[in-house]
Amino acid sequence: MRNKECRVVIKEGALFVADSHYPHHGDDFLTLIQKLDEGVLEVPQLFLMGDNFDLLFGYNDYIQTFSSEAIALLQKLSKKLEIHYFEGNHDFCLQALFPNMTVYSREEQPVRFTLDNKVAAISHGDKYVTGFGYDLYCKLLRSKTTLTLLKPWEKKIIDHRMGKLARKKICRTFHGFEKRVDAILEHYEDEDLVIEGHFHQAKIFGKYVSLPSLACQKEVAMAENGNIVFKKADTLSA
Ligand SMILES: [Mn+2]
Repeated sequence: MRNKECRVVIKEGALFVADSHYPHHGDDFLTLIQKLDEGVLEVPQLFLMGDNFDLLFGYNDYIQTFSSEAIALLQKLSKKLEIHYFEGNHDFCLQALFPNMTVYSREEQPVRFTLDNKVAAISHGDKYVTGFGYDLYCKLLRSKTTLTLLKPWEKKIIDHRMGKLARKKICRTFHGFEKRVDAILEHYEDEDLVIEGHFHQAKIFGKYVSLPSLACQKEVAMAENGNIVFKKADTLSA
């Protein structure tokens, strides 16, 4: 296991993919990782920013059957590419499933990286300004005990949840988003850059980067000349 304490450098050309919500909201995520696997697209580092799966968690075989092709590809890819996986609110408890990636749980986030001598704090985006109820819910849902206890009803619960998620409208403009950003930034006085997914907004406010959602904007982000730039996913090639 790589040392999580030592600050990792974000390399030029690093790719950030957020909020694909696969398999319910398009095949863009699968297409992208296929491109990476085939070498049609080459990147030095991959940051999976959370909620790339619409629902995926560890300690459960049934949930994997919905995304088995993407999971197998990512496992293969992680043996040849440096992958950082920031767990989101839809995909968590994943270290055992992806042993060759560096997986960061919600509790371990944000994680600080270096980008061109700047300190960049990276997280999925649901860490701060969420409230006590959400914190408790996250803790309970992400425990091995809860996931094991739910096992007898897993098929029923998961089928119901997947049905609901498939119909959910996930692409909206967040009105008053700047206010939320201000509240989040109160937790980041010392960092130069804050990179988050989760909100599906594809906007940059000062040092705050709200990554595009691959499902909504069909965009990803890349590190270029010390900055984070957004790009249409289908224009990427080696
Ligand atoms: Mn999210």
